[in-house]
Amino acid sequence: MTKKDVHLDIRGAVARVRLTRPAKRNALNDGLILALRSIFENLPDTVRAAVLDGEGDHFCAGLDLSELKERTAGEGLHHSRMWHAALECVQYGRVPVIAALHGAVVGGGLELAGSCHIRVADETTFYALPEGSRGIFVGGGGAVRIPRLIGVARMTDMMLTGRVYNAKDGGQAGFAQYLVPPGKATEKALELAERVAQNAPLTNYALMHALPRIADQPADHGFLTEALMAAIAQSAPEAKDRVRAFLDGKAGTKVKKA
Ligand code: 1HE
Repeated sequence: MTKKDVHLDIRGAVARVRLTRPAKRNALNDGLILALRSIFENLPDTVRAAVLDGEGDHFCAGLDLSELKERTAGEGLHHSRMWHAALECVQYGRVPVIAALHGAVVGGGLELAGSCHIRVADETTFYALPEGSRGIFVGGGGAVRIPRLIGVARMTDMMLTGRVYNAKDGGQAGFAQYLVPPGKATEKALELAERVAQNAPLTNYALMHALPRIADQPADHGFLTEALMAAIAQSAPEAKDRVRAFLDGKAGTKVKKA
């Protein structure tokens, strides 16, 4: 499926969602945000993992600033809530999403990447929150998600001083889990997606929907949620089959040294 500025390609169990607005550095206008929401809300049942990447030299330049000019406070509030709803469909959708990053991952582009479950960055990647210098604030969920990746102190510094993290330092700070050579992020993300797609669906569900909520709960509540999720996951026939395969010494199910 191709909507204007975004392209969906499904191969087997993996969907590839590509931002295709390179002339504007994949800046996210309202149409593009709504299209992303629709894609992630409507992925077919056959899809078990997704990759999100961007065409051109940059993953995403953030909010389309040309749409910001005349917004009133009320309109700004609803606009931010629209982003929240769309990025919730990425984070709390049906399948894990792996972001493949390169070039600029800035502003709303970083908020979008932050709503994904794994981030793979190539060495051209850089991270910034130019909102601080533009006299605005994050509005796409960044105030909630970014401190969970890099901490409040680093985010505050980025927004107060305009600090830009390169791929290596950004990875160490917590933005990405994988660093790969230039041009290799999508390939690596697709490889990871194939692996993720083979997990039991309830395990992926628990990691996407239960783990981040458990992390936000007081320990006492978290232990109970964990126990409930564990009980549900292990009662699935697929879990029984996988445990039996290990106990039967079937090849390929043993953990190997890294
Ligand atoms: C844009 C945007 C945009 C590029 N909105 N049009 N985001 C920012 O503040 C980042 C602004 N962008 C940049 O800093 C640079 O464009 C990049 C570092 C990403 C890329 O630089 P470069 O040299 O490759 O491209 P360029 O020449 O700056 O831009 C190419 C075109 O894309 C140009 O348009 P043209 O018609 O003159 O060719 C730019 O105007 C256009 N363009 N970025 C609109 N962001 C939910 S709240 C989130 C709040 C935010 O995200 S604020 C941060 C916004």
